[in-house]
Amino acid sequence: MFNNILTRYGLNPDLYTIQPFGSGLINHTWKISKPDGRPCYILQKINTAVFKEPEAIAANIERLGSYLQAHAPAYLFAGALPTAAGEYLCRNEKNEYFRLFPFIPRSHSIDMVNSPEQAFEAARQFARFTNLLSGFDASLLQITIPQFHDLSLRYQQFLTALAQGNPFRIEDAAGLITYLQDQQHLVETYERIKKDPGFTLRVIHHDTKISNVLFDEHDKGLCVIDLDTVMPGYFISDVGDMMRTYLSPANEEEKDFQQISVRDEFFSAIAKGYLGEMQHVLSAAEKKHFVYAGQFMIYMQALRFLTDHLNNDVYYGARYDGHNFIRAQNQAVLLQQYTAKEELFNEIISTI
Ligand code: ADP
Ligand code: GN1
Ligand code: MG
Repeated sequence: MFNNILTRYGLNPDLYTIQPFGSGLINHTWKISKPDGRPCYILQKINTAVFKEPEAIAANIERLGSYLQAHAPAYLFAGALPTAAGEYLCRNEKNEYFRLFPFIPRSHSIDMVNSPEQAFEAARQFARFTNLLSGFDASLLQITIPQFHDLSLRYQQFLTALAQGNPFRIEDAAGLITYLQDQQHLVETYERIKKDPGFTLRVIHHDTKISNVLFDEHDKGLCVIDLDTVMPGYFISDVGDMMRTYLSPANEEEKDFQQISVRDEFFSAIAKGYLGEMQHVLSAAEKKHFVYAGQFMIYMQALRFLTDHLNNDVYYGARYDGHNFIRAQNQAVLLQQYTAKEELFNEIISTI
């Protein structure tokens, strides 16, 4: 399957071993290593049901790469490699799109955040990325997924699923549906943000889970990766998704909701890591919404998982019956626990 692709990059497939890699829900990723185990490349197949214009991703990555090369040449930018014909995307006869990245030497990623230091390093890297690109005109980026983090749209899609989705699943999910409807004020806050001149559309990563940060051998952050969703957006997307995915020791897959908790020292670490880079870039209006960021993203993910469950798992897929319902309930528990700490978290922010 991969021989033709590797050949297009001028590589001899006989000299490498290829293994599936990573834990993403959307694209497929493989690690390409030398027979002695040394990793050399990362190969990825783009999910074109989600990313309908792979060329837009390639164009964005190229553009950001050139800007950083000119303005921050020391930054380790994880851009794709060109094929022998000079293209940053490689389409095969089945109309599947692939791209190849150099494996950043001596780097590794992690799947769970186990220490506040890791949360700090990751937050610093995502903030550094946006900060280094604060002089870049974000409107030059193509939109790879329209309205990706538009909470109003996600709420609308949830309402549509309630009207047109699987009636048995709608009935079973009544309790969760009511809880999520009761949190609609979070959508109203987002609507106000969209109209607020104090909020700037910045270069935002939009998928800040910990596996999208590369660390060095001393566990210091090196750079961010997985740049497909880099688009103009609000900082609350990146900060919020870190809170969603770093604060609890149990992740969105956890079925035993007792394992979910919100760790205060990890919140402080995210805030210190992010604001250390972005303190002087963010406006007062933006900083005032630092804690809201967590609610915004946890709520959006609960809505997205439940919407998909009601639509019979067409987007995320399901490894067992009710998988997305469990994920949605998990996120709702996280949202409750996070919201209970809103005041404490605002106090922490005021001391940074
Ligand atoms: P996905 O999350 O969609 O599977 P990623 O681009 O995040 O895809 O890649 C999956 C994993 O592959 C990452 O978590 C990281 O461990 C590794 N990886 C990706 N790109 C690189 C790179 N350029 N250098 C080293 N490791 C990488
Ligand atoms: C998807 O591909 P992956 O696993 O990094 C999704 C994110 C969700 C996440 C939930 C393009 O990300 O928005 O937060 O699953 N990406 C897309 O695990 O929908
Ligand atoms: Mg990833």
